[in-house]
Amino acid sequence: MSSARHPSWRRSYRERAALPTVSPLAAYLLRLISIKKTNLCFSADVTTTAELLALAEEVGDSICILKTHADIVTDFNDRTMKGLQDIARKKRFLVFEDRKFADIGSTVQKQYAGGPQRIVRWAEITNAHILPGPGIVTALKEAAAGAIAAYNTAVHTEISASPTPSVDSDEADSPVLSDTSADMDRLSVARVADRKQSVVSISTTISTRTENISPHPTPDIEHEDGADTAALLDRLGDAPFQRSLLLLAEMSSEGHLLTGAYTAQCVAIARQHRDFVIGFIAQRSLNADDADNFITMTPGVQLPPPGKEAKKMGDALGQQYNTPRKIVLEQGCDVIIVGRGILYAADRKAEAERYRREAWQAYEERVGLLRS
Ligand code: S5P
Repeated sequence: MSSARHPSWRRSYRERAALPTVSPLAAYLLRLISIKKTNLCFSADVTTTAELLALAEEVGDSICILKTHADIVTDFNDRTMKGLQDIARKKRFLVFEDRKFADIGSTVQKQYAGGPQRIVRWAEITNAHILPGPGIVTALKEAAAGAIAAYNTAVHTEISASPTPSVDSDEADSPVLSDTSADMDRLSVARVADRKQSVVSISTTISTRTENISPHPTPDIEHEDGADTAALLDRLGDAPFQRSLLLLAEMSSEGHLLTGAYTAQCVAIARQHRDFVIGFIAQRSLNADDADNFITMTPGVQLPPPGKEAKKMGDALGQQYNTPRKIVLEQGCDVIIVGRGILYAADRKAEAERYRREAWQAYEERVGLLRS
């Protein structure tokens, strides 16, 4: 079947979320996209935690995914992970660490779950090259399963500060601190210990999680145009604690080698792991079999400056750009990934909205909700 005519081109995100082969995290993402009306992923390629978190706040309402390169953030630490998670939960987007794994299974497991970044703990999505062979997918899936199991039986430590008459009023108002991991618990202990003169009672509770046990089903919420997005997102709730992988099937850079048989092999491997591989980094939809419902995420996207619409765009280092319209409408891609197009704008929030609108309109046209 020609990929240009694959049914996924005409199906809405919401319809695709309900198909039988969709994984719980893909279903959540597709429903989030549908409710928030955004198929924009922002690539936050910045070098400090402060910039990263400020950007997440600034553009969070306009995106479905925030993409990171943790290894360029010079002060990446627990605060970065926790900050990102908090903003993602508040603004409702997923986090995608663009790690591009490409080593043998045993090594990628350590890179994914260990090291200073412990990616599996805070990024719902990551990506990999298939250069080492299919074992890379199995290895990452196994590491993800380990992290999910650990999360679902996590040890919670609750620290509650008991206010006393001698404590300053802002201290007396301190909330119960409860975090989701042992490291963050240690941070909380430190924060409590820092308070002068406060009397704290520390009670330790070890429990098995009862909320958010994964995979918890995402509700399919009917929504009309003009519905209250915030209320719908509240009903959608938090993302299930699941992990997913994108395979790099094509790249945006000039002269890349991810072509022909290599790309086809990527698709074949993805089909063997539909529960974990939710899609591809590619420049066009690769859905071809009836059961295919892969999500295509596409970098190398920019809007041309006014008057330069016909000019080929790129940077001085081989990056090549297409417009959101070309990528979504003509190439059948599902999520546009935009970095510098938004990052270098004077008003990043407004620019993110402009990209969101462009990509959303192209999607509506593609699935027949809008006339071209
Ligand atoms: O083929 C690719 C794959 C990726 S993930 N081409 C890319 O540019 N990327 C990433 O997308 C790249 O690492 C960068 O983080 C982002 C594109 O950034 P921009 O500033 O060029 O939009």
